Amino acid sequence: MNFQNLHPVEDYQFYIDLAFRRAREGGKRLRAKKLKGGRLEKSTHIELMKMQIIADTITARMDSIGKNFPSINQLPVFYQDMLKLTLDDGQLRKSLGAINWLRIQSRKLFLDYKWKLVRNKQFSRVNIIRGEFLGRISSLVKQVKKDFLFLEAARKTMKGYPDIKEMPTVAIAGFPNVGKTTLLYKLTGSKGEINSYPFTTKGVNVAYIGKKIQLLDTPGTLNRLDKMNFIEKIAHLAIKHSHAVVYVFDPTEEYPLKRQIQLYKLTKTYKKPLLCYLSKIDIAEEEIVGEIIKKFNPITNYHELKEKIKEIIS
Ligand SMILES: Nc1nc2c(ncn2[C@@H]2O[C@H](COP(=O)(O)OP(=O)(O)O)[C@@H](O)[C@H]2O)c(=O)[nH]1
Ligand SMILES: [Mg+2]
Repeated sequence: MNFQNLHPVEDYQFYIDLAFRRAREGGKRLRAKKLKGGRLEKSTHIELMKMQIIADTITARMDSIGKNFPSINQLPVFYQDMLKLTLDDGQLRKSLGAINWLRIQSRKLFLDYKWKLVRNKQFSRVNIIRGEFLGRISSLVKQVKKDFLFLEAARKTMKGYPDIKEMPTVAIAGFPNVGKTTLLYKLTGSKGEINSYPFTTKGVNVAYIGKKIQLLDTPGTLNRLDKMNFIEKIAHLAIKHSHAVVYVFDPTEEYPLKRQIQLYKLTKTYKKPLLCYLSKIDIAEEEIVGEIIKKFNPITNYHELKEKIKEIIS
């Protein structure tokens, strides 16, 4: 799934302005033509067209917002969880519902006023009826003002979601700077094939071993669920929805070994097949390398790790 291309949702005034502007332009074009009939007929014809343009514009725009957003129930579970964790998914449903309501109401209102105009016999009433229509359609659009704002905020959040496919997936976990991204490069080869999704200053990287295994490089540490920041929530979900996890130990102790062990234990609670990898043995002190090897028997060679991953996944 890719949420990078969701179109922006504008504020309510934008849609009113757009629809009214198009109607004015349409009205001008019509007036430039030689219309048949008396002034009541001409005026009715023009105002009817303008109302239709307004209703069509609103309807089409609301339709495209509705189609632009994915339908929540049909999303892969990973993204449904992601919505729940990163925004108010109930409100998302409500706001999408409100947009659909506006689409339907605009059409209904137009039909009502079309009928009013067609039955009208007084020239002086044409502008009154038109004015009423403009007021009422503006107020309909304004009624979903908050929904436009919510949807735009939601879109911005969703834009940051990584593009994760439904396939066997392995998450790489560990503290920042322990060597997760470096390992991802090593396991998957070409640097160019890695897709990076910047959130704040950090990112989730997605890469593939061949066509069958997806690897997620999950940045950030993991706090308690209720204290997680956005990026940690993504990391949490990435691990939750993975089929296996590689935990990276860093013997240079950018983070004290004690904390690395705590995080390792936390990672274990996901109850996924868990492989340990020891990075940076080329620059670490032998003593601490020995200690980690003794306690956790980690894999130190990425070729070997790749084979183990393939074994677990197959
Ligand atoms: N010498 C050495 N440096 C490494 C190794 N793995 C990672 N690094 C370095 O450690 C730093 C952090 O690595 P990175 O992969 O970005 O860590 P991440 O934050 O866990 O993704 C980078 O400067 C890497 O070049 C390793 O095996 N040996
Ligand atoms: Mg990284």
